Amino acid sequence: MTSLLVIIVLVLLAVALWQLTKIFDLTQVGSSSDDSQIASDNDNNVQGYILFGFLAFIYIFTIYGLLKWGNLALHTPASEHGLLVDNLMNITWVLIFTVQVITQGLLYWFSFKNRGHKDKKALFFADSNKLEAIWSIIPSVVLACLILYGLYAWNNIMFVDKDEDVIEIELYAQQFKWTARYAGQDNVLGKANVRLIEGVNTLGVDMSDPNAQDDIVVSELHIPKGKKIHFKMRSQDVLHSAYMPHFRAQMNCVPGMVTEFAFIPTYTTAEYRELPFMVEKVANINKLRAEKSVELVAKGGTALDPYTFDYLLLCNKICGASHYNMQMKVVVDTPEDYKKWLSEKTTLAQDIKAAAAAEKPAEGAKATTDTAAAKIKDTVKAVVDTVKAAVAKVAMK
Ligand SMILES: [Cu+2]
Repeated sequence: MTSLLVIIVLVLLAVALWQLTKIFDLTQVGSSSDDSQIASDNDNNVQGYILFGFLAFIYIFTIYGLLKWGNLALHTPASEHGLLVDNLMNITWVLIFTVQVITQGLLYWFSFKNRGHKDKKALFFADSNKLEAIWSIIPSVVLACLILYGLYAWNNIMFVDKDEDVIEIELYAQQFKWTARYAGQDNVLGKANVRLIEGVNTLGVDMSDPNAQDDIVVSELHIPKGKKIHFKMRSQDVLHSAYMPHFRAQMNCVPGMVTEFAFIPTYTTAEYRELPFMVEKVANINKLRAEKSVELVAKGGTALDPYTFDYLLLCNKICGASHYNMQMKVVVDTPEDYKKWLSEKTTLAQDIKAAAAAEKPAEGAKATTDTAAAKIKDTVKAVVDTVKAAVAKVAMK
């Protein structure tokens, strides 16, 4: 309590001192001719040129960044709708850049042109209807066109016709991994609920549903080139986001609801690896890895493996500590390879049966151990009883 009082007193003292200095300052007004705080024409000129220097810095850095790191951006899209997304993105970039150059140029030019000057007086200017109309109508029209084009693209991408021939796949998100479920022969995913999660049925598939009988659960996603894949996303715990950058696809995975996305892959993994830009990119990565390996080996570590490209399904919502590592390999096969791969997989129903069968002998083994333990216990008890009886007999004698 005392220390609190001391602190309050100190704070009040500081405030009082501050007020005193202010009063002192006020008493000095008019008594001195110090105008060092008032900008001179020279100051205004310097500020004007610094302003232009800053504008130059922004543009030089932007152009340098584009030249130096521009090649790190995503290249050729690997899905049919990807071209539409990239187109929309590029148009938006061109528009933003053009408008930015014009408006920033005007802003900096007028600031420089009308910089402070001893003989200049600011003009009072309330408003101009003409100017207001120009800068309201032009952006509205441009934005409306952009939004309309965006909506057209969105509808094109998101629309899946009921009668369309698609492959149904479920993507199941949980901290911190992805699991895929194929709909099987009937191409209908069985119902699922988190309450039904048990043993190998990690996705909570309702095994009483006839549609679930041929469902296949895998940890690596294979999809065929040229076929429309209809993904249905679920999440077990928190918000995740299924992100497949090479296919220009992203959709949130929300606990308690099913979200969806569909696309047609246009390059198999093998074809995408052969694209010139990818060959160059991989060679560059491996060059860096080789250099790093030399360093590591010199320090007694192990060399890095060479990198090969693979499509990835990533999580794009920060969902916890290992979010950065939540990913699944995606392989785009030729339709024949895809069929072959899928035919080699066992269904979830078979997996559950196999797990149950594997559990039974284990239970039997446990029973045998229990019997043996009981037998030993009985023998020990009998020996103890005999010894006790003998001791009692001797004592009686
Ligand atoms: Cu996640």
